[in-house]
This record gives sequence, structure tokens and C-alpha cells, in this order.
Amino acid sequence: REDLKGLYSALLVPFNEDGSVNEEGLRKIIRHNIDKMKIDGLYVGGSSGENFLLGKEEKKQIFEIAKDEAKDQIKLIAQVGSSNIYEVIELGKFVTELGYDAISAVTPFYYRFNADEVYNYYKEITENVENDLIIYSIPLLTGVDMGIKDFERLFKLPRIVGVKYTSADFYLLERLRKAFKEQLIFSGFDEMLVPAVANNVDGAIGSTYNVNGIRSREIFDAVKSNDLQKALEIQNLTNDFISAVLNNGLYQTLKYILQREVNSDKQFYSRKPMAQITEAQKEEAENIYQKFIK
Ligand code: SI3
Repeated sequence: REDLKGLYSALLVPFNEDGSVNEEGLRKIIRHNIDKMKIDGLYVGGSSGENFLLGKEEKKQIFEIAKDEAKDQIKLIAQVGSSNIYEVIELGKFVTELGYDAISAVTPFYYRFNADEVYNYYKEITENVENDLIIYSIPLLTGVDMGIKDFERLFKLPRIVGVKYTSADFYLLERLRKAFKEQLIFSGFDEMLVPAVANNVDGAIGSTYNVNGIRSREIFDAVKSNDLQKALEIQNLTNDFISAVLNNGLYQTLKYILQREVNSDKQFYSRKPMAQITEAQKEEAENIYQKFIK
């Protein structure tokens, strides 16, 4: 469990114009994360990987490429969750065979599942997949809000080792940290890294670390060494960057920057129905790249 702590990039996936995975581009992004961003691990198959727009075989393809490229150089967590529990279990077994360090599963969504249904989903996954599991809680996108009692029940399941907490509810984060010292808590919102680390999270997982990993590590370390002034200065600059990215289109802009960073002459497309980057967005993405990353 201790081994899983650290800073993870939520892996962005480049697609070709026809919607297929751009394998060469994906390998380059993985190398960029390992060699230049010096991240501790990759979170594969998350929101940033446009995972919920993909079919099962495509998800497997991405899990395979990531493991093949990263080998054992960094830690790998596979997000296998969805509302199709049979697929979740199949993917969980698949990535465990591949050697992933842990699995993660988003709360089941779309139908308004009650707390028992959410609990049974995780129970069934942990009973069938022999790997550590990190709950992926992202109420903003799933609509599934969990309280301290829900987490308490879930954390009793033997293979559950923590939560990827993508929420701005810092009261709940503080309560969770105090109550569950043994569980791993990963912060999910990159723009709120300072308050998350101040609340003693064990790590962070985010999309912008793919391109802003070095600064984010500095934030993490500065809070840990009680240099709040320095941490806030870097967070302020980071948030100028993140605000600009969010205003221009999150994944489109991050992919544009990655395409520039890894010198790919092929455009990194998004997966439909995600919109493709426009010429105006490209121009602004280039400005953001020049100002904050290059
Ligand atoms: O890919 C993943 O599953 C994530 O790690 C999601 C992560 O929490 C990101 N959230 C979303 C909705 O994309 C954040 O890293 C987010 O992009 C960033 O904080 C900017 O808001």
C-alpha cells in the first residue's frame, strides 16, 4: 500500500482522425511522463484518457501499450470501472495479469444507484479481482456523492486500499483523513493541490501533470516541508496555467501541448463526441504553451 503513494499523471490518449488509438503518440506521451515529468506513476483509463467513450478492446489495447512502454519503471494504476460490472471484472483480471500495481474503479453512474448498490459493486469487484483497489470518486461527473459512512463501509472491504478523491469538499477530505489513516487518499483536482497536501493526502492524480508535472512536484514538496509561501506561489502560477487551459478546452489544449512537447507531426485527436481542436483554440493553446510550458 505504501508503495502506491506519489504523483501520478492521468494519462491522456491521442487518437487518430478515424477514432483509433494513436499508438506511437501514446508511447511518446508515456515516455514524456517518465523521462521529462519524472512522475511516480500513471493512472491509465481515467477521465483524461477519454475512457468512457471507448469499447472494451480499445481499453485493453491502451492498458497493454502503457504496460509495454512503462515496464516496471513507474507505478501503474488501471481505472477499469464503468457501469458494466462484468466488463469491470474482466478488465480488472486483464490488467492484474499484465502486472498493474493496482486497479481503480469509478463509482457506477447514470442510473441513480443507492449506497447499497454502490457497495455491492465494489464488493463484487474485490471478490473477483486479486488486486488492490482504489475507489474513484468524482461526484461532479458521476453525480454519485458519498459521505463518510459510505466510505467507512467500503474501506472495510479487504482489497480496498484508498480513494482517488476528485472533489472540492475539503471538510469531507479532512474528516476522511482523520478517520482513515491507513487508507491512501489521492487528490484529484490539480488546481487544489496545496490544500489537499496540507490535508495530508498520500499523493495526487491529475491530467495537467502530463505537462506541468515538475511544478506540481515542487508544490507537493513545498507544502510537505512547510514552505507554504513557496507552495502558494507555484500554485498561483500553475492555476494561471490551468485556468487558461480550462477556458480553451481541457483535453484539446493539453493534447496540443503534448503534441508539441513530444514533437509529433500527427495531430492528437480527441475521441468523438468530444470536439476536435479548432484553429482559434490551436492559436490560444500555442500561446499557453509558450507562456507556461516551453
Ligand atoms: O483522468 C482522470 O481520471 C483524472 O485524474 C481526473 C482528474 O481528477 C482531472 N479531472 C477531470 C474531470 O478531468 C483533473 O486532473 C482536472 O483535469 C484538473 O484538475 C483540471 O480541472
